[in-house]
Amino acid sequence: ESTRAKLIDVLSSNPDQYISGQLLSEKLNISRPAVWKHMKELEKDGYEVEAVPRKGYRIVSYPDKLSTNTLQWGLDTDWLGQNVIHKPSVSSTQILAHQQAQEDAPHGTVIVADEQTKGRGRLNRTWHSQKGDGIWMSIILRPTFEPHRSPQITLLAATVLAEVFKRHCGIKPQIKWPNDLLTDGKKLAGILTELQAEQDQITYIVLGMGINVNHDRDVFPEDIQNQATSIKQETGESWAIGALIQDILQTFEKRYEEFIEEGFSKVKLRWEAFGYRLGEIVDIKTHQRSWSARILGIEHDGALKVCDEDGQVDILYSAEIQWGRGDGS
Ligand code: BTX
Repeated sequence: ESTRAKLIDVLSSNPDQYISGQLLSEKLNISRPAVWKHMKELEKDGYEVEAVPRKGYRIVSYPDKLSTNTLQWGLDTDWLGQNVIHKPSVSSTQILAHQQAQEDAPHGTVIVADEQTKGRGRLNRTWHSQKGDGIWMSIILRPTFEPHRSPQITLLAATVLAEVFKRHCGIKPQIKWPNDLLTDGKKLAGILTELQAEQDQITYIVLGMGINVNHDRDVFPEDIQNQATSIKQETGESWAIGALIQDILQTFEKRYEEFIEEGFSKVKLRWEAFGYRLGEIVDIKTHQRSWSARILGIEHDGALKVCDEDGQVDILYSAEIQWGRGDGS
């Protein structure tokens, strides 16, 4: 840990108290002029530091800029995000997360980037990840449940995002099975779950979340302008990305623990409260056939349950669904 990181650590552990230069110099094993020099450096980076004679130093506010420190400051979790890697720019946080996981990064490691140059969606599609405008984040999980349950993590993540968008930003998103969050039929966020498994055991899961936060409409490439939206476009205001990430991590940790202890049933209920086009008729295509059916909800394991006009019920694990309203894939 660098001196600077230690300094921020000591100052942020007691946000309301002044810490004396003497104490800091002892704790960090540097001279008092060196402490003062580090404070000046912090201010250059956008930290607001208050220095009161005979009392000491206190951080008054953190920069808006994301960093490992700002993401962890005040983060109220037990394991999720206790290890955070933040990068200004990466090809894809998924790729970095896979590398980290293979180098034994712990359960709950979080990778965040300001920008992705090769953000990816499902089936090798591209995920547009504009610098500084969104949340481009991957979480490493090391669950002990069986590999076939891993798609449930996608649905769990979708319900967590829906819950946070609603509580934190006051919008009511809908979840398009299995992995997209929409408002007014436009895509606000996408989830990509990737699994590394051996026989009947999960080695790790990389859970990717892409969330459009402060995008103005013309920031999106033209071909997705009509199908993409952002929290800013839906609410008319900009949002602090760090605080939103922290809310997501805190909520995800709670819901994940519930899921591990109690199973999928609560996730199913939450999911159905946000389900897109639930009860409506859509066109469906699988390898075997194409037909129209009504969406009934999801099964106890997360599969999509539909019913055709003859009353025939089908349980779908993967299918192409024509959702209509121009939202494409
Ligand atoms: P998806 O395959 O369901 O959606 C991809 C499709 O969505 C694209 O083909 C395009 O039409 C549209 N699209 C692309 N970018 C955006 C955007 N910013 N907003 C709305 N629509 C868009 C969904 O895949 C899963 C995406 C996961 C992204 C995260 S970001 C962090 C992590 N790293 C990474 O590379 N991927 C994940």
